Amino acid sequence: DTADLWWRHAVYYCLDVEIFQDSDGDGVGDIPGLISRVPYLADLGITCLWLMPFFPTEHKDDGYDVTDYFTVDPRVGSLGDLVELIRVARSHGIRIIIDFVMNHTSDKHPWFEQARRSKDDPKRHWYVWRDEPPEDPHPPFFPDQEDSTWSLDEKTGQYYLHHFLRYQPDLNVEHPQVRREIEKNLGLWLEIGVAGFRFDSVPFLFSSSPTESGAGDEDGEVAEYDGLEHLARVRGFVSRRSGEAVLLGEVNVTHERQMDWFGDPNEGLHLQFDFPSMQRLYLALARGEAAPLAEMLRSRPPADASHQWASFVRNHDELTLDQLSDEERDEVFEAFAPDEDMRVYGRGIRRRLPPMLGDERAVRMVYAFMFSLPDAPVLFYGEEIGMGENLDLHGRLAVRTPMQWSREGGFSTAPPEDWVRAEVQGEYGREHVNVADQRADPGSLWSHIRRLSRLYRDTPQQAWSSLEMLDGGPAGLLSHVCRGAEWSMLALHDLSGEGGTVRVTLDADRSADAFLTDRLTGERIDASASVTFDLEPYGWRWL
Ligand code: TEU
Repeated sequence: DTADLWWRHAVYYCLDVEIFQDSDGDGVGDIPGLISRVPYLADLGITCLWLMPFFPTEHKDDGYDVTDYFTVDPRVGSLGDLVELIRVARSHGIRIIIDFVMNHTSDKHPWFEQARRSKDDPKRHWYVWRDEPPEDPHPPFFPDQEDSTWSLDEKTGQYYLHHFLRYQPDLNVEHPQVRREIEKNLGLWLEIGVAGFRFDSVPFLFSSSPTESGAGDEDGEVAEYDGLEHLARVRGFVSRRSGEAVLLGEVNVTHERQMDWFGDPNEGLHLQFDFPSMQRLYLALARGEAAPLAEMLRSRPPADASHQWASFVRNHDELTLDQLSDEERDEVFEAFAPDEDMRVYGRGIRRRLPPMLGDERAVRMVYAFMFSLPDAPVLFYGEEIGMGENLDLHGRLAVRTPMQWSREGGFSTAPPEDWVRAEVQGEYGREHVNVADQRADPGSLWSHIRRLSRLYRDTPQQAWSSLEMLDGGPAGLLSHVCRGAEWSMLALHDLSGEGGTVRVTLDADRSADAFLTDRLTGERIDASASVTFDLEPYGWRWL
């Protein structure tokens, strides 16, 4: 694989076009609006945009229910606009990756409408059917809206599989014609110039084949590596079509099982979100102890030259806590989502970081931590200004409010009541929680995140270093080293909010005439004897 490894040291930013910037005053964000914000993103230090689904949709799952994979939803623009976006972004050093959501289609997709016409329709087995639901089906992902992952199709009297909503029937990716559609679709977007894909729901996407009984692999496990073979084929196809394309997978399982999806070098995903560590981060913060996170990172299988972990602290979904035990989850709920309406699906929190953590020092420390790993950092739009959520919006939409560009809003010239989603934030207010105010303030969260993203981006050594967790120091202290051949960084983060004193002693063979450099200020610190650092509450140092 001779691919350019740009993805290894990129800074990622996820956004949904329809809530980012409206250009024509209809209250819906659009691609021309996003194009006008490309210089802003470049200034922030972003080098790769992940666009959430922008395809025609029935809006049952905020665009994750697609009715046509081969074009752009006219509400947000045209294919031509997308090509222009890719060109303008590229000229600012930004690549574009897009959401790939072919585990399921919308039930209004013409494929499904045809498949449900009769049991012998030629498209019938593009989906997964059974006469009866299985005894022990996978529990539904949206338990507030669905009781089962199998729904009866009245007309033909059979049940179809849908891991998500009944409006999102699962495709049968083992079907040769479905595979062809997948390849045609990946091929189209690569031809247009996207630099890769964020693969939605990977464990389901690559394993919905009907068995003898007509059942899918409904437990989401990696069944006999079928899914991995399929992924390897997709990876091969993508690599042949593009020398640079990256596959970033959403695989919310344990690290051990995630390793299967990285697969052999050049056969699996390049990047995977580190869901297990992200969940432990919140447990650590709730307890004020580094241990839950430190242990998880210590046992995390190391990245190699062909793949890397992707770090994030919030995303567009609920803050899922499904890899914690019930007791651990309750601790996190108690600390960060005490009210029922802050939670969702019994397994997650539907809040953004600043209102959740309350203390802005904690928020800054968490982003410093995210950028201190060798991992690929992924920001969610609005994080750079500490946007709040709107709990009046249904479910996960709470964290998907329009971007706050200025005190007046700046998202659209339409009156706010005509905006695509309800009016912006609650408690955080417009003052200061907007781009215009914070860009002008060198002490703002925006300036902090810009500094972090630029440091990360401009030091590719970090992305190639290996992670080593250190012991010792106060219980709230997380300390790690990113170790490279010519470059190493020691990072100290206080997760407890109590601060503390840390003494750092270099190995004897390194200590003579040794200096540590504060990575943020450039200050040189004599380290020939041991050095003592006083960390403020939620303080951090990179050396
Ligand atoms: O989510 C798929 C998925 O498995 C999530 O339940 C995930 O494990 C959890 O929410 C992590 O926070 C993806 C999209 O991210 C989500 O927005 C869609 O609703 C879903 O697929 C269906 O397409």
